[in-house]
Amino acid sequence: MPLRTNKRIVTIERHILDEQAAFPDATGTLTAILYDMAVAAKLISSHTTRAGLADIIGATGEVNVQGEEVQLLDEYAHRIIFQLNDHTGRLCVMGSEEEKEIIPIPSKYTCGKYVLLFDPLDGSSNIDFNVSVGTIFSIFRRKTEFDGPGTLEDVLQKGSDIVAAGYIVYGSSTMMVYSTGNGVHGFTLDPSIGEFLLSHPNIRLPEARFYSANQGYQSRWSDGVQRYTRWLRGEEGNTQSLSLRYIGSMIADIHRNLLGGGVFYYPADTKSPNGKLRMLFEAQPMSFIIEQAGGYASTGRQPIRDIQPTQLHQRTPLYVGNRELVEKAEEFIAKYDG
Ligand code: AHM
Ligand code: MG
Repeated sequence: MPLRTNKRIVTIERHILDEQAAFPDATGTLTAILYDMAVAAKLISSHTTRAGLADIIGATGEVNVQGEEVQLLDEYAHRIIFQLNDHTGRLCVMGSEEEKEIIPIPSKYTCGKYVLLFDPLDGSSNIDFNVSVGTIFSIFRRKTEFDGPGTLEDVLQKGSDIVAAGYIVYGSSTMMVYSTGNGVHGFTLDPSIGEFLLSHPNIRLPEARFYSANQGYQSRWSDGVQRYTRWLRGEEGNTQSLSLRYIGSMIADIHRNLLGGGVFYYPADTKSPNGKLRMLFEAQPMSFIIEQAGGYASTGRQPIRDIQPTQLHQRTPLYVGNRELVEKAEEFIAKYDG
């Protein structure tokens, strides 16, 4: 019997190519980087689903016989992304949350015009508990003159300079979500054929349902942030309340809020006066995606996208999600925190 389907199947490769058509001057380089990230995602995904097995296999000696080493998943993810991108001639420099310094392109390869920043495995402290983790990435054009190696200046760019960003969430299924500044599109990995298929075209933030923050730290928060949290719960003059959801894996928390509506925040507190999350590897790319889906991202005082980073691993407070909720946070902070 012939297979019948009314639904057009769009692979991520096809989608990325179609997106490129919107830019007549495009050379295909950005397209190729995005496609390589999809390949990295598949490799990392196949490992994350085997997390926990490594020890068992290792204990049998099987791994040693095959010459493989049991590796921490975040190191594995870092290495995969680096290896897929070091020799392509598309990048001039990389940066990873796992590496203290910028990552140069090995001198035997040519340098290109783009910069790739990534958090190989966000939320990795959750791996032991079988909770969703993810990979985050952003792509910039280099700032320094074309040719030689890229520098720190190429890496320290504002969120508003992002050319493309995305994330992969390794959850009950693996999803890749990306934007080249032309909306946000989500793909689900079909493990039986090893392809990412378009499952969530043109994602827009729906009406807010959730708020997500680690309320265990509430006593360390400023008056404004505490009042804002009460407002989200239907106090402080608010007539409505939101549901609390906090996974502790930013990528999974923001992904849920992107599809379900809401706000995620990781404020500054007395212990971490600049918050916990990294501006370049976490805040900028996730803010880009959320803003492309109609939301807004702020430090609590100004848009994330306007901040000029000065350090590779600089941290920032982050409020991200439905615009009216993030603006409300800014309002509380301005009013009560001076
Ligand atoms: P990581 O990059 O070391 O994984 O840390 C970032 C993670 C985020 O995914 C998450 O939102 C946050 O740390 C959770 O922190 P906390 O346990 O303080 O709530
Ligand atoms: Mg992280």
